[in-house]
Formats: sequence, C-alpha cells, structure tokens
Amino acid sequence: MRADRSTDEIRLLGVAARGHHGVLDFEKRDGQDFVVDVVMTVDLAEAGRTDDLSATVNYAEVAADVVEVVTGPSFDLIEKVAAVIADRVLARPLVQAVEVTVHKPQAPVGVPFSDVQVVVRRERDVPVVIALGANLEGEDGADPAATVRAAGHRLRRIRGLRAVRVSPLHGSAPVGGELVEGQPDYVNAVAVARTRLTPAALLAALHRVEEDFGRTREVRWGARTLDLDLIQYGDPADGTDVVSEDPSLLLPHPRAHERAFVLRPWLAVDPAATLRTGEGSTPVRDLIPSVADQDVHPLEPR
Ligand code: PH2
Ligand code: MG
Ligand code: MG
Repeated sequence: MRADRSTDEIRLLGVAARGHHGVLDFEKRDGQDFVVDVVMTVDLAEAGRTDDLSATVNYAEVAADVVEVVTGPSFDLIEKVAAVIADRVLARPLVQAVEVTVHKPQAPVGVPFSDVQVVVRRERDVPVVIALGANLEGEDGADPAATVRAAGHRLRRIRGLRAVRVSPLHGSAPVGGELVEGQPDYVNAVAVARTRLTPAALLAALHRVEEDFGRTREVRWGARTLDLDLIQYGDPADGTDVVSEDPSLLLPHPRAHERAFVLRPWLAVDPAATLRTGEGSTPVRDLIPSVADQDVHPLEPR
C-alpha cells in the first residue's frame, strides 16, 4: 500500500521574538527572547512539479503565526507556547505533521546554561464524514449492498483513518435530474471516522478504494459500482472544519444538506451529527424534515 505520510519537510528555524511567558513575575513583566523552530511534514511533490506557491506551505505565513503566538498573551509554560504554535501550524490544510521547538535561552535557571528547549510533535486527528453509494453490480458480480458493506470494511484498512463507524445500509431512489433516468436504486451508507491524513491525501485514498472496487470515472451522477464522497472534514461546531472551493475537493460536500441518502444514514451512525451550512452549522437532525419527501429506507440487516 502506498505510504500515507510524505517524507518531505519544510524546516523554519530560529524564528526570534520577544515574549512574556514564564512562571515568575518578572518574566511576565519584563519579557525575554524566545526562539522557535518549526519542522513541517508536507508533501512537496506537486510544488516541485508546478513551481506554484499554492501547492505548498508559505513559510513566511508560518513565521508570522509563530511571532503572533510568542508576542501574544503570556503563558506560564513554554510547553503551552509550543502546543499553541503546533495547533496553529496544523490548521494549514497541507501540513501532515509538525514538530515545534521553543528555546528560552535567557530562562531563569540559576546556573550557567546555554539553552533550554521543549519539543512537541503533533499530527492531525480530525473527524471526517464519508458517504458510500453503489447501484451497479461489481466486476465480481457483487450486488450493491455487498459492495457497500465490503467498502465499509475496506475503509478500516486505510492507514491514517481510525475509529471508523459505518451506518446501517439504506436503499434510495436515484437523485440528480435527467442524467439518472432509468438507473437502478442505490444502496447508501455513511461512515464517520477520524484521520491524520490531509484532505487531499484522504481523498486520494478514497479514490484508490473506488478503483479497487472496479470504479471507473464516468458521467457525473451516472450509475456506479462504488462512489465514496468526502462530505465533511473537521468539526463545524467549533469552526475547525476545512472549507474548500477547489473543484477537485469541494468541502463541505455542496449537496449533502439536501440529500436524504446522506443525511439519514449519517444521523443513524451519529445522532449528534452537525453539518456546515454557510457561515454556521446545523444539526443533521434539523435538516431531515426538509428532505422527508425523498425515498430513503433502512435495508434489513443481513
Ligand atoms: N449518488 C449520486 C447521484 N444520485 N442518488 C442516490 N439515491 N444515491 C446516491 O448515492 C447518488 C444518487 C452521485 O454520486
Ligand atoms: Mg456522489
Ligand atoms: Mg463521488
């Protein structure tokens, strides 16, 4: 299986700023110099190919974040400074993992010393929602219900995806305009999980599973052996979800809020499910009445 974590790094070293972090009164009053190193794991293949800044992490922006935290509100511990910086860096969608070192070379240690450093390493751990759908027999003759069930198990084997929970299967009439005329009914389910993968890396992993199940990229909204859609990445309740208008990675899924075949299985696997809707978020439970006219029904468990 392909590695889910790049070995490429961006290292931003020795960012210096004055801060007021420390347990002692005079540290909070007078301030001192802090120096920060940030080592980010980022897949740089695309940036290397395209020479395009938007394909990588702008280290100047990261440096500005670091200075903002160091010069910002005072913390007692440099552990806290490092953790806050790490969270800020990980909020950038292309950063897979980060190591932050905070140096405090003028710390009140009481004996001669050259430096004190704390190092924290963090990777992302983000809630995600994945919709599964199928309405054609697989290459091996598997019916759509068997395909969706097998795909649910297959998700558990994606490295970097954990705590996968799959809803009961639901049957649904095809939705989506004239293109779907005459299509067989769908079998749908929704999986909730947590991931350390970036949105792009998770999407690539989902495409590989679709391919494993014989999916070829065909007409939009046409019949398919297996469709895996990334519905939401992150938690809109606290505003940490990723919103993306990149056509290859629209987040949240632009039609999820109006599709009973997504909302009903999602609510079944997570009664607290919340979907980003515009600037805010809406409990999925409250979206159900507006899709009550759509034909979606739980299938008998086998
Ligand atoms: N997927 C579509 C289009 N229409 N209709 C149903 N009922 N279920 C689907 O999964 C579905 C659909 C495009 O992916
Ligand atoms: Mg789809
Ligand atoms: Mg799709």
